[in-house]
Amino acid sequence: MACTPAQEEFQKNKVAKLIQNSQSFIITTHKQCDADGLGSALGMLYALKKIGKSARLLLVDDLPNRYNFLNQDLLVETYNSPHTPIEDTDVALIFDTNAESLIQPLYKELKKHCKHISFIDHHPFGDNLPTEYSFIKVNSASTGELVFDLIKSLNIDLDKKIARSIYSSIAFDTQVFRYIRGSSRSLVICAELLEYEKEPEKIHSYLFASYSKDKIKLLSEVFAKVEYPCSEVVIAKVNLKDLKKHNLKMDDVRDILDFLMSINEIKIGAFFREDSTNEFKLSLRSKDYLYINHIAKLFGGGGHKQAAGALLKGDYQKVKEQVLTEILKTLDTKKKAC
Ligand SMILES: [Mn+2]
Repeated sequence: MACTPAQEEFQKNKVAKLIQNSQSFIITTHKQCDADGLGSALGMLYALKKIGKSARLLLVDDLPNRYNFLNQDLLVETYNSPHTPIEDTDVALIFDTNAESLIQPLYKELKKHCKHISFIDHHPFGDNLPTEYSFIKVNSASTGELVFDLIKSLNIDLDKKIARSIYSSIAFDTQVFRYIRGSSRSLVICAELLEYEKEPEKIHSYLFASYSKDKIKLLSEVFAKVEYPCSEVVIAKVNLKDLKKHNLKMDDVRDILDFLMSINEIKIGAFFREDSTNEFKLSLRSKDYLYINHIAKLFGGGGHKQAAGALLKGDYQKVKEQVLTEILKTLDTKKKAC
């Protein structure tokens, strides 16, 4: 589901009012955070502190190293159940997801201790908004843009730290403006943010060009085994044990599929990350007006129209065949429609 523009505006004002009238906040984002979720959360944290609210930022797992540049004030805490005490709080603000499962086990505690839970996000949701105070704009290219709008509604002045956080969100999800979802909004917002952020190139490089030699070794191994079941489809796989061998983390494989999608003829790509024996995180991507989120949904996952994912269990050859069947169906349907 998605809201109409009028509903989005209504929800934005409702969330802004809730923030205005509340004093204490817990801020978080999805598991294995990315720069959109983290930058959104940090941008809001700095903004709330600026107007005298009390707020803490809790991640459900460790902060990937490449985002340390955003955490120079060491405001990011990792939630470590049951050793991290959660106090009674007015509002939980959850960024860049509306799936409870991606915030567990923290979500259970937030439900117990927070008066209100607010999802601020740009992913599709179910039949209804997940909570009364949710602000979700599915057409937004990043969650950072929604945080920018909320901060404006709250009349909080931008500054260097807020700007760096939100700029990182937008630069990450748009891959430095490659994917702006048909709107100039990301660029217009960033033009304003760059009044305060004077080193955008440094951010681009932290986000997209901070590889280790070990990562290049892993990439060469993964690329050597890439499969092309037909000229428009690419499939790749990595095992967690390969990551360990090269001293890498899960965050290091996040962009492998993006590389493969830059092959000219490729229209749909699938990437399997084997997390344990017969358990996989599937990532799907598509381009040129082909959508793959229905495939992710079919396997119990979700996401955006052209970037989605799911968790799969079973023998690799079998799950791969199942996913490939759906990919080929999708390509076929599109060809018939043309
Ligand atoms: Mn995002």
